[in-house]
Amino acid sequence: MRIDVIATADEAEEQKVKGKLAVVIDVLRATSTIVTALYNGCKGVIPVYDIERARSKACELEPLQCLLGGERKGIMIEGFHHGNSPLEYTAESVRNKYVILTTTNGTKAIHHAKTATDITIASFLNGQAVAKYIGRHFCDQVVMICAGTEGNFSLEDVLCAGKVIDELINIRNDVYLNDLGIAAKDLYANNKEQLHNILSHTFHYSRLVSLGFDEDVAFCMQQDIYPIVPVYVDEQFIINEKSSC
Ligand code: 3SL
Ligand code: MG
Repeated sequence: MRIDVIATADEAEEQKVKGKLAVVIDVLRATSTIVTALYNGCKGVIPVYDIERARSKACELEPLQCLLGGERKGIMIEGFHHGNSPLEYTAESVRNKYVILTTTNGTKAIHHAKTATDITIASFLNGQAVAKYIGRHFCDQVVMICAGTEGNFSLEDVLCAGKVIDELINIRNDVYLNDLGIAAKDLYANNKEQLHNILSHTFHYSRLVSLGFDEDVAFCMQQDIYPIVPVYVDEQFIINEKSSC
């Protein structure tokens, strides 16, 4: 199995993604929010690249059945129901509803993944489940697309790619990595018990804390609290029932 880790959404060009399994990672906070909404019973998360498209998608759905969520510059978008805090996507709020989500980097990375054969979503919250899913169902080409932050490399996303790889090599002995994959695996292996320590001075982590989102950051650093794997079907993420344990 060949795994290539890509540092930013912008670098996920079609020829690096087409025909592969894409694992999209935006730990802070989009992919943590997506898995939380799904775990809490939402019917599906519809990722949308821009705000206007999100609003028009909402008009196509029954109003009581959908929530608009997302952010720009970390802040909730005017007229939306929720921002991009996973803590907002409680069972009471999302059960039996669709969530239409647009975020600065996370949904952009998903957009770049669209030529992949299959797309899934990883975060620290569900990394082990994603590794098991890849290990059992895919044996060929995998690309991990780290969203990054506004075109720049973001350490938390690469660390999470390292987590999925670390879990995967416990299951399979045929994993071949690109250089960033090797760096991600070692970075995670050396820091898995102290994610906060290594991330506390990083750009986006610090920015979220300065905006008052420290509870979100703490929440997103939890590992393997959700045994679910989102899969992209008919333009939305749903839980892959076969992968849930
Ligand atoms: O860029 C994104 O997709 C967001 O996850 C960024 S934020 O954490 O909501 O600011
Ligand atoms: Mg991010």
